[in-house]
Amino acid sequence: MATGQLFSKTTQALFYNYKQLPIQRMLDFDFLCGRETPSVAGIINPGSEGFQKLFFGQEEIAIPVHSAIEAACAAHPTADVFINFASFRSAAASSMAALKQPTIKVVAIIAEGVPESDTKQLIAYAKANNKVVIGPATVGGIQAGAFKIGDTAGTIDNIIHCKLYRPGSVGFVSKSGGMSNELYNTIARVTDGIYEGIAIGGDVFPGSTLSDHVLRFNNIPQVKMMVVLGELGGRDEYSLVEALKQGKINIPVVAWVSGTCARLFKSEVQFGHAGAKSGGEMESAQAKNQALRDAGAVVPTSYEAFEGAIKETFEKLVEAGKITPVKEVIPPQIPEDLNTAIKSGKVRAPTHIISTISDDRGEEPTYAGVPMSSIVEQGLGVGDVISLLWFKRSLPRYCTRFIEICIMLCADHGPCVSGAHNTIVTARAGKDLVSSLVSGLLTIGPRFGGAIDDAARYFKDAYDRNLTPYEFVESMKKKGIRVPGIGHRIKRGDNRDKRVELLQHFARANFPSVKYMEYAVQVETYTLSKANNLVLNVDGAIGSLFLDLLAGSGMFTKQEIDEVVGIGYLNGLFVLARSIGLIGHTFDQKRLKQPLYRHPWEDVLYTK
Ligand code: Q5B
Repeated sequence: MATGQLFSKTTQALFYNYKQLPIQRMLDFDFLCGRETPSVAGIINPGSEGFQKLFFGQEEIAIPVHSAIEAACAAHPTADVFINFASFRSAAASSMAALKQPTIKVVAIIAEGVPESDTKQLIAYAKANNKVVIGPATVGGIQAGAFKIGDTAGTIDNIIHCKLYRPGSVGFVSKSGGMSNELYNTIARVTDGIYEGIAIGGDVFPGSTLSDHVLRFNNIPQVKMMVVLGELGGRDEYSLVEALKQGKINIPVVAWVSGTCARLFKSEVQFGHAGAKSGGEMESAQAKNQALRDAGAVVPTSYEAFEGAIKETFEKLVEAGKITPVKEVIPPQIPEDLNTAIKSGKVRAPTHIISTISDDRGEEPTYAGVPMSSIVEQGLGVGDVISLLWFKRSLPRYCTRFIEICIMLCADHGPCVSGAHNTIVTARAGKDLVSSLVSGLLTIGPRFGGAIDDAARYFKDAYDRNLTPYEFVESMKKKGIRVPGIGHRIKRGDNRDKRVELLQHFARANFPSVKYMEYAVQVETYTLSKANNLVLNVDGAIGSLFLDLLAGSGMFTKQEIDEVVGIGYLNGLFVLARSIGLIGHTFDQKRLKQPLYRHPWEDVLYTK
């Protein structure tokens, strides 16, 4: 084990396994201490590379992410601490890989449950190569005002409270990470604070022992006294006893071994840590406390008296002129994270998006406030989902059935229509599903499939203004506008569109009123008198019938109807429906392994 300082204000670490919170806590600690460089030089996240954005004070910094330990060490040769947040399954292998890197001197292993045989191999390798292992099963350690491992010392508030942002005179070593937080507090209360604190971890075989660190602290001139918190189980404290007896430690040690209550139990008790069990008498807290006392450590009579003993020892050193208590400094304020501040109600921030149709924050997503499970349990269909997500209300069943019929009837109209043609050509050019689909969808517009909204607008306007079909059609002609919803490429007066007939039949049987549709039929009668192809087409049928749905269902105010027609909801029905067919055409072409499409020359008029 190395003999003195492990860390300094310029120490940098490599952090294994990306964990946002402990890394951010390390960087916040750096800022608090006035470090110029972040203590995390790089992150190793097996399988991924790039950069991870984190805060260093108020600034955001990009910390490099490496996929392998070797690459990270090569990229950051001055980073000599390896903080291992791997799971217990992979902690040993990654720790050994890190120890084998010449640049790494200290490895901290956070995972609990690392197999003891693996830890023993790590310890042997570290010893043979003069490296330090802290842990496993540890929170890590801290050099006050300089460097902190992971979550050591908890929140920033606690770190400030324990004055860990600047060095004091006390070296502290403990088995327990949780109790080390408690002692950081105690020591800050009754001394000038911690110089360095290490939690060695609660395993039976810790990578480094209490005495390893006490002997190391003894060589650090800034450490004027030491506080040791052991626990029952194991014999680690006896190495410390030996060191004290042999005069290897020449500064005061205040120690306590916790677990004196174990005697109150009739049988052997396993406390929190793997190593903390009341074995034989020698391993009891009482025996270890007595041995430490006999060897010259200051050992109180109870844990309650521990604080008093630390205080008394510190004050004696001050009186003797061996400690000049450090001058207090005011640490900078860490900017609070926006999310934390919002949660605590301290600040408010404007949102950037407003949404009213669905919510995925609760136990299950809702559509217009209706939970998905209720939609399924009630046996509702896609028409009801459209009703909730587009119109933000539950429409009566005949309305949602009408929507579903529209979707079914417009799903496809053969391979020769504009949309299908484009999709087929795109699929045959080797493009993917989405590209093939959107290339077909992009043809939907005023001439093909996208005339529903305009049909609704013009029919509504004409009907509401009491225009006769003649006045309406002729006024459109004067303006040079083709009547939307009228006319078809293949349908004729003597070859009506079956889809139109089906929609009309359903509406006549189910709608309270079909006044707009009847008006459209009268318009058709007039246009058919002009030309046989000027039938009411599927867009015109849906547009006029949706006006009847809006007006007759009693579910929409006049203003809402104007909004639906004004915004133009209804082409959405054709877009949604035809997507089904266009997806089908894409699959069809792929399935048939059709080659690249090239239009035949003979079918093009080449002219000047
Ligand atoms: N004329 C649909 O035209 C089409 C007139 C008109 C007054 C009209 C045309 C039109 C309005 C838009 C519309 C939706 C371009 C159609 C659909 C989905 C589909 C498709 C499928 C599917 C067809 C011949 C003469 C000319 C014109 C006059 C034509 N339309 N006058 N109002 N609306 N309609 N689109 O056959 O005097 O000779 O100059 O724009 O509602 O897209 O299956 O194919 O499911 O996929 O090319 O059903 O009607 O006729 O352009 O040769 O015109 O009629 O002014 O008069 P055509 P043209 P003149 S449903």
